Amino acid sequence: MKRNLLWALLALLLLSACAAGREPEEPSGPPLITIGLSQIGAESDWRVANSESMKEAFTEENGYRLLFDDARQMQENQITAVRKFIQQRVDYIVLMPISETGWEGVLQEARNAGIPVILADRMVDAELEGLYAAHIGSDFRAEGELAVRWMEERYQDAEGPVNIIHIQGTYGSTAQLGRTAALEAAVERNGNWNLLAQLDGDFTQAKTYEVMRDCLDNLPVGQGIDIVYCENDNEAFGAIQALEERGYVLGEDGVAVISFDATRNGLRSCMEGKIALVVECDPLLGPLAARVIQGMERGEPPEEHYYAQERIFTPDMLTEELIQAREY
Ligand code: GYE
Repeated sequence: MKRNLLWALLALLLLSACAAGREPEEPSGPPLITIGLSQIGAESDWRVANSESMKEAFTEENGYRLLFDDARQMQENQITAVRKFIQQRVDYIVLMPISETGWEGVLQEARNAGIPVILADRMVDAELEGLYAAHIGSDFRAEGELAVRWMEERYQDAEGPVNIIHIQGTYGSTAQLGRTAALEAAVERNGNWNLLAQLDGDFTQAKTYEVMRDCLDNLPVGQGIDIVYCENDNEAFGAIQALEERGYVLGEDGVAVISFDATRNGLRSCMEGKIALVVECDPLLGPLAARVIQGMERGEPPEEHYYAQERIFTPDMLTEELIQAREY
């Protein structure tokens, strides 16, 4: 009897000693998956919607701890952020690379640390295959092809030259490279297409307004413009502002502004007839990123690329209800 009591006391002592040394238990469920996410910045409506979508997908309720870094448009800030995520031993890195080059070193470091990198939105150099687990985003060359096919149809009977101003996105970004390549190839094959100017709009309204204003002020007197090919909605807003200030007529009988993204504001501008064509580019990549990561958690190897299905919009296709129903 005495012996039993002694044993019971000893067991009790041991138990309380163990409990004292242990971290308080998580209330329930498996541990959170830590995501280090490096976002480019907030240069456009598209980008803002993209960040929101990521933040909504990677919540604690959904089982994640999200470390979100905004690089304010600088690649070096993105590289620093990724290095920090590696030091913090996150479970996954989600990277929106501002441009395609310059990633080899830091992606190697992530690989050496055994941390999978999911590229979202844009891509890195083709030779870096193997240094990232998957890429989710859009096929920007295909988007550009949608735009130039529409242009080829609209101007197929044009008698004189088709004069084009091209506003490019951030140089060296996949979105710029793909959308530019489609236009340049179309200029090559359409003998009467005439590129008046190629300008750097950096995907922002402010920069585009400036470069467009200077360009218009330096055109020869009487120079006609048929198309302004902008590589995103915000560039289109800047270009429209500059064109309208200088009295250009937009739409059916005037300058055809072309745009990419199809954000609500872009579509509204299209419905009003200021943008002639908008090519959709889906920023809502959060749920897909989470699905890819969930698959990897179950041990399923991801595909190398996941591309969104996208379409075009022209003014006749748009209604206020449709615009309101859009998620971005
Ligand atoms: O079109 C633009 C943004 O990479 C798809 O970047 C993205 C582009 C998008 O700033 O609005």
